[in-house]
Amino acid sequence: MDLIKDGWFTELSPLWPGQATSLEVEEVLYHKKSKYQDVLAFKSKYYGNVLVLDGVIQCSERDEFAYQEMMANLPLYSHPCPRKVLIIGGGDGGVAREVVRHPLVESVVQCEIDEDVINVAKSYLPGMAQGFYSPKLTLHVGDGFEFMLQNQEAFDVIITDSSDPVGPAESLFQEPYYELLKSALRSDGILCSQGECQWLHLDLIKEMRTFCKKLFPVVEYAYTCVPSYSSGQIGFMLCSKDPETNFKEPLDNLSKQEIEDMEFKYYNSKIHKASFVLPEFARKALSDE
Ligand code: SPD
Repeated sequence: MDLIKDGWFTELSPLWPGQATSLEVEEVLYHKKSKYQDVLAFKSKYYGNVLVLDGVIQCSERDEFAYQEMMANLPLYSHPCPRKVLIIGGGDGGVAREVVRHPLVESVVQCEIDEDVINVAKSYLPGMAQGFYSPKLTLHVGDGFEFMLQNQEAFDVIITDSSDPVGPAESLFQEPYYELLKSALRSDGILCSQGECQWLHLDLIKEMRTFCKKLFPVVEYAYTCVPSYSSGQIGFMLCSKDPETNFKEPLDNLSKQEIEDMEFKYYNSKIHKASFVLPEFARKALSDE
C-alpha cells in the first residue's frame, strides 16, 4: 500500500474504519522494513519529523510531549518512591527522556524489541532519543515478556509504550501480559500502559479494565490529547498493587517554578487530576454502575 500520495501521508487502518489522518510531507527521511515492521520517518510540513510504524503514526515532533510526559509522569507522581523503572517498548526514546529526569528515579531499564526504531529515532528524532544517552538508562534490545519472566518483583514502576493492538503489539493488551506485569512489579508497584482511545476502542478499554480489576486493587483510565493521533486522544491504563494508591491525586503538587525547572510542556498537577475526568459516555462504560 502506498503510504504517501501526492505529497500527503494518510493513516488508514481497520482500527479506525471510515476515518483517516493526513499530514503533508516535505521529505521522506527513511523507509524500510525492519525484522518486525514497516518503519517510515518523514519530515512533515507543520508537525516536524514524524515516525510511522506499519502505517500508523507513533509520534510527531510537534505534539509528542503530550503523550510522553503524561505516560511517564502519571505513574511517577503516583508512587511515593519510584526508584527503579522498567519501560517496555518506547523505541523512540521519548518516554525514557521523561522518566530519567524525574529526581527520585535512580535506574531505568528499557526493553525494545526493534533496534531499527531506536536507530531511526537517534537519527531523525534527536529530541526524543536523548533519553537513550542518560547514565540512568540500560537499554536492552529484546522481548519484554522474556525480560520480565527473568526479573520478578523487581520494579517500582513499569511503563508499556506500545503501538496499537494489531500485529506485534496485540498481546500487550491481553490478560496474560498484565499478569506478567504484576509479577515483575514490587509489592507496592504501579504500571502505566498505552490504553487506546475512548472514541475508538471503548469495548477494548472496558475489557482491559475488567481483567485488570481482577488482578489489581486499584485500576484507573486517564487520557491525553495528541492531535496527530487518530481522533486526537489516547488513554493510559494505570494499575497499582498498593490498595492505598490514589492515581487521581498526585503525590507532589508542583509549583510553577518546579514545572519550569522540569521543562514540562504538558504535565502539571492540575492536568494530572483532570486527565481522569471522563466524558459521560466513557465514564458510564468504564464504571462499576
Ligand atoms: N495510535 C497510535 C498509538 C501510538 C502509541 N505509542 C506511541 C509511541 C510514542 N512513544
